[in-house]
Amino acid sequence: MPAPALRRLALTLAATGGLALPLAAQEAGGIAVEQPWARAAVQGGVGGAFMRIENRGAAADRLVSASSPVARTVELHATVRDGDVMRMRPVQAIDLPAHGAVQLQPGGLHMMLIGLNRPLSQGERVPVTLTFEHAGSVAVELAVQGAGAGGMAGHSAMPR
Ligand SMILES: [Cu+2]
Repeated sequence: MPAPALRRLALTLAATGGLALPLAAQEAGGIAVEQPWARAAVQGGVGGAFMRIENRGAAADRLVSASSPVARTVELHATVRDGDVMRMRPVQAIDLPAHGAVQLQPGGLHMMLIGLNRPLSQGERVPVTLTFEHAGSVAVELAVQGAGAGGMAGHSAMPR
């Protein structure tokens, strides 16, 4: 049974990797990103990315772009109702009020990794750089979940 031992080792390394912050909360410039995750996806396809972004600063900020080495481009998307159909459309930015937070989740605001140059496999971590108007660049790692994770209703399948 090598798998559980390897998993324990990986968790131990992660916990002692020299980072003062827990993996789930990656913070820079008053911006804290919690529970960043993505759905498993195939090479050449698109992948949804989700997280909670908190602005702990006293001034409003905006997420203006994102990029990842695994995707040709990363778009910021909103989900809007069009009659009986939910559609996604790109947005220029995602506003973060002072002392506020925004939840990127299935069925709502999210990031779309477009043109994946490799598959996103459950259990791996994928780097993404978020660019904020004021806070600048914030690097996060998406934890890749199963293809069905999150559903449309939210993120009840996510560990907390
Ligand atoms: Cu989308």
